[in-house]
Amino acid sequence: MRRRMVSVIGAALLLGVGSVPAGARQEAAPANGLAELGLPEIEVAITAEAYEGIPESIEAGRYLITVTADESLEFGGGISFIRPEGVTAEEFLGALAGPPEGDGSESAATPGPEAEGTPAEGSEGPGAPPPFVYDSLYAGGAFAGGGASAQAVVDLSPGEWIAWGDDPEATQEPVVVEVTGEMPSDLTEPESGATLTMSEYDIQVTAGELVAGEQVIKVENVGAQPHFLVLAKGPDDMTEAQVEVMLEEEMAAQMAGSEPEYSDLNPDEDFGEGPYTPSQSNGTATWHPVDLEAGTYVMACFFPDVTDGAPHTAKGMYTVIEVAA
Ligand SMILES: [Cu+2]
Repeated sequence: MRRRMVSVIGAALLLGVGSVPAGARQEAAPANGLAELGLPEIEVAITAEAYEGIPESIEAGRYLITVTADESLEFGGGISFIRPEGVTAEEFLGALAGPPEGDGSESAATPGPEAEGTPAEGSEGPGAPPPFVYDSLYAGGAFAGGGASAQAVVDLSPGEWIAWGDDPEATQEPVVVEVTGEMPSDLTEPESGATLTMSEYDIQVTAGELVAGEQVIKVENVGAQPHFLVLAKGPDDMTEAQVEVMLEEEMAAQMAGSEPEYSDLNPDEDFGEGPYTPSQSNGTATWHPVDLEAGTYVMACFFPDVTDGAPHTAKGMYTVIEVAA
């Protein structure tokens, strides 16, 4: 996992999802049955600066998204869809742009003046992001490692959407996509081997099971807030107590503006490959082909909480799970 996995702390980030662990990447989109569903497709090439291949206007529907991240992208690249509510796409994009570069606020231990909201009493967080962050609709997306491809099935309903990197630190220019017409009533549910259900503050496998090798996972959010999913492979004997210590050490360092000192698990050394699925709102589902190794994984969400902006991991949103051989 990359350092600063809880970089939302102290940074004037709206969404704070910028710290996807480096190990949490899929190397390639495995073969799967998604292409045979006959869904409309969007293929996106991701470079350091831009997305290529996103139409300006599409019909509402269930899409198979394929992203390919340029090999120059050390930490990979992805695309995630937001339909702003209460603000225009332009205002949302302005907010996403955040503070100007080089003003030091990115590494500040305390929120700069750009950070809106007020920290809740006794809270560890940097202050709650503005309400539109939670009112807007997050449909999910796909994320690929550098030089690799990944796929996701995502529902895009009518409206004005923003396609972006699911990360305020993403360097790609977001794109506005107009989605027209009506959502088809006869959507096909892709077959999946496991359903991962996110809520406050929990992630569980609620149907099927995670197994080694290629399978399609369904990711759904039944909670009130948006959530995303990092799946990272740790040591075989990893426990949730160990993960808690690691996250607390990471958070303490972030608050102090210092480098973390890990007493046990080290996110830079002890974690390997795993997929990342971008932010989703209540009521949404996405499907992702994954290719997991057998072992012990942590599933986690770092979305900033509505009450205080602290990452959801600080509220206990992580689960250690076995992937069967
Ligand atoms: Cu969450």
